[in-house]
Amino acid sequence: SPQAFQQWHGDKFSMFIHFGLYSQLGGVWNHQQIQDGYSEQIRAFAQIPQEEYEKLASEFNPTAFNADSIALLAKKAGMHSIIFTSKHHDGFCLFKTATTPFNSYDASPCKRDFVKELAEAAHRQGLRFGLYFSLIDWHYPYASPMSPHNADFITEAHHNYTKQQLKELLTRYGTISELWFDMGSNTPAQSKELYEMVHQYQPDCMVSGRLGNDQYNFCVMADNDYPEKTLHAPWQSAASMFNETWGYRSWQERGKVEDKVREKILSLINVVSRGGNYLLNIGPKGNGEVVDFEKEVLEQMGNWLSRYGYA
Ligand code: JFZ
Repeated sequence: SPQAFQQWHGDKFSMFIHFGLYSQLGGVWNHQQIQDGYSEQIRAFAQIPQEEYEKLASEFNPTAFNADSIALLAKKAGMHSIIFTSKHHDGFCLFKTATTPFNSYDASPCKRDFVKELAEAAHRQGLRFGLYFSLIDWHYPYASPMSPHNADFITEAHHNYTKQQLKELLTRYGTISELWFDMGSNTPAQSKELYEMVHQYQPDCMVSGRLGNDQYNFCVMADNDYPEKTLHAPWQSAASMFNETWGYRSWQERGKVEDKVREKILSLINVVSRGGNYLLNIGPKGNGEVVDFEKEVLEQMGNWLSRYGYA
């Protein structure tokens, strides 16, 4: 609805969080820095066997992950919503789910539902809360392209699995401001079904264009990008702190905080002045701690915004 769009458009500046089992590796496997690919996709780029990757779940205990301080950081930065990786390509669910034991509540010593913690913390701070959800799943046996059938499209079984998880996500955590579906090869019918399902449970939830087949409420620009021409559709620019990764990378060269603040404020201005929403990512460490550099960047952006009366 136009009202849902207006509300979403009003967010302007939001926090993206990439956090999962991969955060524990920080871009390192077998004592090697994995240079290829994003660190959140290390399972694929370092070709980690499934059993080895599953062990990470049994060690996952992010005691320093504090949803309230993350929500407070977002608020201080001048952000109006938080988008969290409920499930990335590795298939590990950061929420309690009946669909698979491969989740942070059942497979990990922490027994925590991070979607719940963040949804509640965001709402307590008056922030909106949305979800990243991967349509690719490297853990689900009937997923494409991992399935033995090696289907070109998402299999019916995988599609049903997605629907069950989405129903949980859309009904248990209060208002969901947006669903940031990430690329999968849906059939047009599958995309349409997911699109309609989201609005059945959350009428005002904005759906990302990466659901595919033109079933969307907003377009996502290529990472860190903005359109050259005026777009007549709602759009968002998602940005990582460093172009090579969204998930935590322990060996990242970060440079000076001031330089990053300048770069990201410029991006924020370029995006928002053209009518887009700017979604800036943080990648907490495996223990849940926000990287100091990223915390400082966000705090200084917030200081800049509040100096001019915007936050
Ligand atoms: C996807 C994910 O594969 C990645 O791990 C991360 O979560 C990111 C936010 O989203 O990666 C993409 C998808 C599309 C583009 C770039 C990266 N694109 O269209 O430019």
